[in-house]
Amino acid sequence: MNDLLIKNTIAFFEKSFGAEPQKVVLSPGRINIIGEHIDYNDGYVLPAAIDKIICFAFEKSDSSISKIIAIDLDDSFEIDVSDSMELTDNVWTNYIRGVVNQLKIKGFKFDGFNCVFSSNIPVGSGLSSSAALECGFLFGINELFDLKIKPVDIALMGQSAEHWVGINCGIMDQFSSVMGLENKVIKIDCKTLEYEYHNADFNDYSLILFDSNVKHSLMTSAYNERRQQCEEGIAIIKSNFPEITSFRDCNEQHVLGLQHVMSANVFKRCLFVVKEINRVKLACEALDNGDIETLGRLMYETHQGLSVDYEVSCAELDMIVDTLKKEEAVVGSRLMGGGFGGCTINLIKKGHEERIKQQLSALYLDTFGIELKIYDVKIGNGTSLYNNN
Ligand code: GAF
Repeated sequence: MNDLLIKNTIAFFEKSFGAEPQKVVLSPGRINIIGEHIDYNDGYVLPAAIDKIICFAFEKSDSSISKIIAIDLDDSFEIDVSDSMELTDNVWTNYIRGVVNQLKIKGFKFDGFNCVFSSNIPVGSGLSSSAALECGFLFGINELFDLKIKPVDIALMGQSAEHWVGINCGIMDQFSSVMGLENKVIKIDCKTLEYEYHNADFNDYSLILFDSNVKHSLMTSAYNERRQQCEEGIAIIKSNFPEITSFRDCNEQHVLGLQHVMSANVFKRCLFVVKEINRVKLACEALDNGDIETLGRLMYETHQGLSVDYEVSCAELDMIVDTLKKEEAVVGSRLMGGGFGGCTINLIKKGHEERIKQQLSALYLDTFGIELKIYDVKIGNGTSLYNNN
């Protein structure tokens, strides 16, 4: 599937610019096993890059004028990299402008370029197509102009570009897109950016994503609001317990004891964060021990917390998880990513996948009049150069 995407992107580039690309870059989306809304709360997360990618083809242009073509959107735009970057109404272009803006802020010297890209990462499904866009694009410019930006800094600059566009996200998506490794999940300490790889071996279970095919428009504002509520919460906790430096130092008792000085929402958000940080640690141990039943139970608990305490679920995602919870063959299921739509991540006993896919799709269509999308993803490598010779 990716071979065809790469071939078409290169062919489109050659047709548009009359030459072979000088660099071709592949940049993946991501899944997250567990640890949701935890990256910006200085906790641990357990994501992985996947085999759905954006392919970019690049060349240097001979001026500061740069042309960027999005094949799938049948759209393109030009920028002069010597100008200062401004946000526009054409949202996808802002991620590129955001990266160029970052390069300029950090004082990197580069000139014009031409770029063509095409993607098979579904947009708005919680698979971080925007992180793949930021990081893949930056990786390409880094290679093209030999800027010597280190991988983790590519992730950090991608995150800053996303902030510039308007989502005050954590580091998880960009980090996993850049640092992913085939068949490994990455346990990231989002406070220190230390990380370790763990084998992604789910034994008798298949990893399948069910895409609710809904995207609620409140996503950006509600996401930023959750982050703000957590910042308010941790400030209250720190002022009462000077030994605490971030959520990772808290236990549930710290939060419960401060319920009377927190708003109801701030209290619920903090309780979720403290429990979720603990679940990530337990989930990682369970994965290492091949105890997929425990991992799955923790995933169900995460969904419950995201739905009730963090309030980032929606009727469609709750229905998918509630339905699967009644299935003996589904060991774990939960909404994945920012929420308010997008995908659930599910662990389904091998041999039962097709039956469950069919039954859930029919029920989902019947209940919401919406077609369920299904992705069988594999865990793949992070952003890399493709050798087109
Ligand atoms: C989005 C954000 F971009 C991530 O940083 C992370 O917070 C995630 O939502 C929730 O875990 O994907």
